[in-house]
Amino acid sequence: MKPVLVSGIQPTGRLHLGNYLGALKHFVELQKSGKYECYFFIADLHSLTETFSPEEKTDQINNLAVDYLAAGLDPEKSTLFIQSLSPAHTEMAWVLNCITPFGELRRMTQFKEKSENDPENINVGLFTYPVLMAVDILFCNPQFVPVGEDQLQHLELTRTLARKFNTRFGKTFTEPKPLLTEVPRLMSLDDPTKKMSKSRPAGCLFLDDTPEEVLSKIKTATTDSGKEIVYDTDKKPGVSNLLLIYSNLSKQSISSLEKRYQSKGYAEFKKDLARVVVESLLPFQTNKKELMNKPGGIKKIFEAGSKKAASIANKKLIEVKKKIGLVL
Ligand code: LTN
Repeated sequence: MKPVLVSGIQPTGRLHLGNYLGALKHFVELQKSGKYECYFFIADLHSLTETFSPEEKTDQINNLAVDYLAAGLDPEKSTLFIQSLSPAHTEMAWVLNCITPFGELRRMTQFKEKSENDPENINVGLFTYPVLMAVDILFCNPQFVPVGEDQLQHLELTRTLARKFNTRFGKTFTEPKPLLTEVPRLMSLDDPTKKMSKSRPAGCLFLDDTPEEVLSKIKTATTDSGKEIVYDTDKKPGVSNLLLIYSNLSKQSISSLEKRYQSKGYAEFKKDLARVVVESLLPFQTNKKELMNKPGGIKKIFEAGSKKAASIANKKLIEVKKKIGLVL
C-alpha cells in the first residue's frame, strides 16, 4: 500500500502566483509522482475564521474547486473533497479540543499574527484553528503532510495530539511527518517590501490575469535605482523579486538569468518576463475555461470525493468515540 498524504488550501480569494508556486503546484507534482495515496481538500471551515460574506464564500469555494482541477489535480488519482461536507471532521475536532492544552494554542504564531492583523475579529475559531487542522490530517492515517514552513508549528501540535490521544486511549492515530515544500517568497510588484497578496491587487499576479493585465503589472513593477539586473534583496528588492518569479516559472537558475541579462536593460527583461508569465499561465487558463463550461461535472467530482472522505472520517470518529467511552 502506498503511503497516504493529505493537504488543503483555504478558499479566501482568487489564487495568485505565490499560492500556486507555494502549494498547488506541489500538490500536482506529488500526485504525478504516483508514490502516494493523495487527499486534497478545500479548507472552507478554516476560512470562516477570517471576515467573509456568504456570496463571496460560495464563489471562493467553487473557484478553488475549478482551480484544483485546472492545475492538474485529477479525481482518478487523488481524493478531492470539501472539508465542510464531512460532518465527522467538526465532531472529532470537539473531542481533540478537550485534550488540547489552552497554553499550546495561545503560543501559536499564526494565531498571534492573525490577531494582530485583524484585532476586530479575534474569534474562537481562529484560536482552535490548529485543532480542526489536526483532524484534517489525522482522520485518514497519513504518513505525510506537504506544507510550507509557516504550518510546521501546527503540524507539530497535530503530532503531539496524536501521541497524547494514543497514550491515553490506545493506538488510534498515526503521527505524520511534514513534507516540507519550498514556498518562494514572492513580493508585491508595486511594493517589493510587502508580500505578494490579494489585498494589494496592483502588485499581485493572479492565475486568472489576462495577458494585458500581466503585461501592465510587470511593466509598472517597481524596479530599483541603477540598471543592473542582479539578485540582491537588500539593495534591489524589486529586481530580485522579478528574478525570483522568472526563475521559478522558467526553471532557469537566478545566476544564469543574471548572466543572460548582464548587458541588457529593465525594459527588455520585463518584456521577456511578461511573456514567460503569460505562457506559464496559459495551460491553466485554457483548462479553466473548458471546466467552467461544465460546472455540474465539477460539483459531481467534489461530491464523490467528499462522500469518500466523509465515510473515512466517520469510521475514525466511531473508533475515537469507542476509545474514549462514549456510548454509540
Ligand atoms: N492551515 C493551512 C490550510 C490547512 C491545511 C490543513 C494544510 C487546513 N488544514 C491540513 C495541510 C493539512 C494553510 O492555511 N496553509
